[in-house]
Amino acid sequence: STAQPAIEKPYYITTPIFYVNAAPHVGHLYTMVLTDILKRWQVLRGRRAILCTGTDEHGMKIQQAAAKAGIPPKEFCDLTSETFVQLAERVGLSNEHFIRTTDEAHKDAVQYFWFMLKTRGYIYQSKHEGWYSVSDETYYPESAIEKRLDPYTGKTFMASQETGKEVEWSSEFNYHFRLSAFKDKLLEFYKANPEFVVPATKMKDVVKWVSEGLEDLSVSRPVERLTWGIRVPDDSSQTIYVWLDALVNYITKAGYPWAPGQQNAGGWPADVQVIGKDIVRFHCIYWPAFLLALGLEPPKQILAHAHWTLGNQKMSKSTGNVVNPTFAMDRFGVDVMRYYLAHDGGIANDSDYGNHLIVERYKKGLQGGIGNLVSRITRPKIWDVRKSVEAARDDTLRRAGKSTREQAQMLSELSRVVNMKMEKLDPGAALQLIMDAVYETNRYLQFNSPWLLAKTKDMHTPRTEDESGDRVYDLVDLNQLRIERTIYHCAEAIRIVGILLQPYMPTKAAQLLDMMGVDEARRTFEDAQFGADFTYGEPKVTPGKGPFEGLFPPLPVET
Ligand code: ME8
Repeated sequence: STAQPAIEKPYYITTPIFYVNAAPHVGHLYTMVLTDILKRWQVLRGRRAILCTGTDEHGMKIQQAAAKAGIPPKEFCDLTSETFVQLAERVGLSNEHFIRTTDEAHKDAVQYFWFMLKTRGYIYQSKHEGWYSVSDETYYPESAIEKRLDPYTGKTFMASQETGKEVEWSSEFNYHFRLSAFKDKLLEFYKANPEFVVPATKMKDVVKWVSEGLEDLSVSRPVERLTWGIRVPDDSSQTIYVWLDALVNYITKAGYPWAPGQQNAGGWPADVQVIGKDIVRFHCIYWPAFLLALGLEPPKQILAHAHWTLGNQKMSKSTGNVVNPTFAMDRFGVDVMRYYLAHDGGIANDSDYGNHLIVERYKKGLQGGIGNLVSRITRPKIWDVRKSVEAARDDTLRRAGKSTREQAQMLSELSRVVNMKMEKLDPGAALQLIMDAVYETNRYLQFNSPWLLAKTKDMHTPRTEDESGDRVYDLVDLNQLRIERTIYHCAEAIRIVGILLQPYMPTKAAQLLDMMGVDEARRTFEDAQFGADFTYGEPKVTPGKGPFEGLFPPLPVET
């Protein structure tokens, strides 16, 4: 037959596209890192994966920021967009795409998207009055507004109750999207996909909001009010609402508009869209509604993570209480920063950022946990890792002690339980399991203390039987056997942990696996199984001399 083999849809994962009104901070870095770990995990599992990130460059907020800086909007966007490009590169984001909403292909996609919504009757023109927040780029209903007092100027102003951001009354003719028509369809969709939004608490919020009813959504603004944006097709007096423009970015790079049957090739529907909890409404209500309106598939899952705070207040560009992510990476290193963000960052709960916490995590987990284990196994001359691995090949674990059996059991299950956390979109919990394995292995090593066993011999003539059933008496040093078993069960822990840590700390994990002499072709998810590889043990790099040298050296002292 001439049937074409079906092309497997690549795994497709996205970050939000970031506003270019100010430079990136640790919050943006966190989203990138989380997304990158989830993507690299899929690659580790052998799946082709695509990651898309980028910048959101239109709208009132950017128009005002450019005006304030005294630079034409496009030049202003070029400058700040570049800082996000550089951040992505610096942190090792493995993105195949970086989209800018000022890209021509994106503008075409948005106009086509709009045209299709209009053609299908979901967009109509009417007068709109309401409270608009430039900072949040959204209208709020009267019930969501309150009067606030600015403690510095003593002036009162109207603000959103949810975000505290100033709102202004605006009254204008514009286009509306029939969001109200999607209440039942959305509720049906959520019911059929109960894990559409992760975590579950956010899914509940979304269902509640939609159940309470939806108002139609204003999706354009008069050009006099907003020039910096994409024009409405066939009506140049109106500019498309920045959120409609922005959301379409996710399909632009997946090749929209698609030829029939082609959407899977570019990755759509997305497997996971990672966002911060501040933009749940846009991604979990508006976005699927727009897509359903055009008969397109919504993303499979939205992961809405919690926020980083500084002094327990949300880190935010407009508030200015931000941590520059480049300084932190200069000081601690990229992989350490990735580790810290994954380790401490929350999905359900906010985390407070602190440089002293990075130092603590570094000392406990990386130096004291991993670095310590590796140097205790690879440095002593009284045993040989390679020989221990070789000996394990034929070891039936006959008369192995309880601690060794438990260690073997733990290692046999590790990759599976880590994978389960990843499938739940919880890289932090997965990392905790990996680190627990490290701490457990250090205890196992301490308990068996092979350096003490090496001081004495324990000669035995264990009775075994050969193939013909004859008794065989062989004089062996049981202590030697115990040492090799212990070293092997620790080496396996390092090897497996090293493989599983690759998505978190690509450079450090590679260095670790090099130190253990693990072949580059043997670093896949399948290899992260206890006993899957007996070929390693000859280091590709000389382990450092000091206890932590090389892999996790002492941090520079803060001056
Ligand atoms: O909202 N903690 O862009 P944005 C954790 N352009 N993550 C944080 C954070 C914090 N304190 N602050 C920001 C926009 N983030 C729109 C998105 S998508 C079609 C359009 C992260 O520059 C988090 O992912 O304000 C949040 O959702 C995103 O940055 C908001 O970035």
